[in-house]
Amino acid sequence: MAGEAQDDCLFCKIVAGQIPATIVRETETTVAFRDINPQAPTHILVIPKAHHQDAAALAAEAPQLAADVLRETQAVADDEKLESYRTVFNTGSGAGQTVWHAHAHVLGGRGLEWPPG
Ligand code: IU
Repeated sequence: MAGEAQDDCLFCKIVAGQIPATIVRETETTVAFRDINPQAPTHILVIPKAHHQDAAALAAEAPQLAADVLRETQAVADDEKLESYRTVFNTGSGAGQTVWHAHAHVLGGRGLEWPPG
Protein backbone atom coordinates (compact mmCIF):
# COMPACT_ATOMS: atom_id res chain seq x y z
CA MET A 1 0.00 0.00 0.00
CA ALA A 2 1.17 3.54 -0.76
CA GLY A 3 3.32 4.95 2.01
CA GLU A 4 4.19 1.63 3.65
CA ALA A 5 7.86 0.80 4.34
CA GLN A 6 9.35 -1.62 1.81
CA ASP A 7 11.73 -4.35 2.99
CA ASP A 8 13.94 -3.97 -0.08
CA CYS A 9 14.15 -0.16 -0.04
CA LEU A 10 17.48 1.37 0.99
CA PHE A 11 15.94 4.70 1.97
CA CYS A 12 13.27 3.00 4.10
CA LYS A 13 16.23 1.32 5.85
CA ILE A 14 17.89 4.71 6.41
CA VAL A 15 14.62 5.99 7.90
CA ALA A 16 14.53 2.92 10.16
CA GLY A 17 18.19 3.42 11.20
CA GLN A 18 19.18 0.07 9.67
CA ILE A 19 21.67 1.64 7.22
CA PRO A 20 24.03 4.44 8.28
CA ALA A 21 23.58 7.94 6.91
CA THR A 22 24.81 11.38 7.92
CA ILE A 23 21.48 12.88 8.90
CA VAL A 24 21.45 16.69 8.94
CA ARG A 25 17.76 17.34 9.60
CA GLU A 26 14.75 15.35 10.68
CA THR A 27 11.09 16.25 11.08
CA GLU A 28 8.08 14.14 11.98
CA THR A 29 7.62 13.30 8.29
CA THR A 30 11.00 13.79 6.58
CA VAL A 31 14.72 13.03 6.86
CA ALA A 32 17.60 14.91 5.20
CA PHE A 33 21.03 13.29 4.90
CA ARG A 34 24.27 13.84 2.99
CA ASP A 35 24.55 11.99 -0.33
CA ILE A 36 27.24 9.29 -0.14
CA ASN A 37 28.48 10.29 -3.61
CA PRO A 38 28.31 14.09 -3.51
CA GLN A 39 28.16 15.97 -6.81
CA ALA A 40 28.66 19.41 -5.24
CA PRO A 41 30.11 20.80 -1.98
CA THR A 42 26.60 20.58 -0.57
CA HIS A 43 24.66 17.53 -1.77
CA ILE A 44 21.86 16.56 0.58
CA LEU A 45 18.88 14.30 -0.03
CA VAL A 46 15.51 15.13 1.49
CA ILE A 47 13.15 12.17 1.68
CA PRO A 48 9.70 11.52 3.06
CA LYS A 49 9.77 8.92 5.82
CA ALA A 50 6.87 7.15 4.14
CA HIS A 51 7.66 5.15 1.02
CA HIS A 52 6.49 6.62 -2.30
CA GLN A 53 8.35 5.48 -5.37
CA ASP A 54 9.08 8.82 -6.96
CA ALA A 55 8.15 12.50 -6.89
CA ALA A 56 5.07 12.03 -9.07
CA ALA A 57 3.72 9.24 -6.84
CA LEU A 58 4.47 11.32 -3.76
CA ALA A 59 2.57 14.32 -5.12
CA ALA A 60 -0.39 12.15 -6.14
CA GLU A 61 -0.55 9.94 -3.04
CA ALA A 62 0.45 12.39 -0.31
CA PRO A 63 0.44 16.02 -1.47
CA GLN A 64 0.91 17.41 2.03
CA LEU A 65 3.99 15.25 2.44
CA ALA A 66 5.31 16.49 -0.91
CA ALA A 67 4.96 20.01 0.49
CA ASP A 68 6.85 18.94 3.63
CA VAL A 69 9.74 17.68 1.46
CA LEU A 70 9.85 20.93 -0.50
CA ARG A 71 9.79 23.01 2.68
CA GLU A 72 12.71 20.98 3.99
CA THR A 73 14.78 21.64 0.86
CA GLN A 74 14.67 25.34 1.74
CA ALA A 75 15.49 24.56 5.38
CA VAL A 76 18.54 22.57 4.23
CA ALA A 77 19.63 25.45 2.00
CA ASP A 78 19.25 27.85 4.93
CA ASP A 79 21.26 25.57 7.24
CA GLU A 80 24.00 25.29 4.60
CA LYS A 81 23.87 29.06 3.97
CA LEU A 82 23.24 28.54 0.27
CA GLU A 83 22.06 31.65 -1.57
CA SER A 84 21.60 29.64 -4.77
CA TYR A 85 20.97 25.95 -5.00
CA ARG A 86 19.30 23.39 -7.22
CA THR A 87 16.54 21.00 -6.22
CA VAL A 88 16.39 17.89 -8.41
CA PHE A 89 13.92 15.02 -8.52
CA ASN A 90 15.16 12.36 -10.94
CA THR A 91 12.08 10.47 -12.08
CA GLY A 92 12.61 7.27 -14.05
CA SER A 93 15.80 5.41 -14.92
CA GLY A 94 16.28 7.46 -18.11
CA ALA A 95 16.59 10.55 -15.93
CA GLY A 96 19.06 8.86 -13.58
CA GLN A 97 16.74 7.64 -10.81
CA THR A 98 18.44 4.72 -9.06
CA VAL A 99 16.60 4.60 -5.73
CA TRP A 100 12.84 4.07 -5.93
CA HIS A 101 11.89 6.06 -2.85
CA ALA A 102 11.09 9.70 -3.62
CA HIS A 103 13.96 12.05 -2.81
CA ALA A 104 14.90 15.63 -3.54
CA HIS A 105 18.57 16.33 -4.22
CA VAL A 106 19.68 19.71 -2.85
CA LEU A 107 22.87 20.76 -4.64
CA GLY A 108 24.87 23.90 -4.00
CA GLY A 109 28.15 25.44 -3.00
CA ARG A 110 29.49 25.78 -6.54
CA GLY A 111 28.30 27.22 -9.85
CA LEU A 112 25.74 24.94 -11.49
CA GLU A 113 25.48 24.76 -15.26
CA TRP A 114 22.28 24.77 -17.24
CA PRO A 115 21.13 22.63 -18.97
CA PRO A 116 22.16 19.71 -16.73
CA GLY A 117 23.73 16.68 -18.41
P1 IU B 1 18.93 9.08 -7.81
O1 IU B 1 18.25 10.40 -8.19
O2 IU B 1 17.93 7.94 -7.58
O3 IU B 1 20.03 8.67 -8.74
O4 IU B 1 19.64 9.38 -6.43
C1 IU B 1 20.00 8.42 -5.51
C2 IU B 1 21.10 9.01 -4.68
O5 IU B 1 21.20 8.29 -3.48
C3 IU B 1 22.46 8.98 -5.35
O6 IU B 1 22.96 10.30 -5.48
C4 IU B 1 23.30 8.16 -4.37
O7 IU B 1 24.62 8.61 -4.27
C5 IU B 1 22.53 8.34 -3.07
N1 IU B 1 22.66 7.32 -2.05
C6 IU B 1 23.00 7.68 -0.76
O8 IU B 1 23.22 8.84 -0.47
N2 IU B 1 23.09 6.72 0.21
C7 IU B 1 22.84 5.42 -0.06
O9 IU B 1 22.92 4.56 0.84
C8 IU B 1 22.50 5.08 -1.42
C9 IU B 1 22.41 6.04 -2.39
I1 IU B 1 22.14 3.14 -1.96
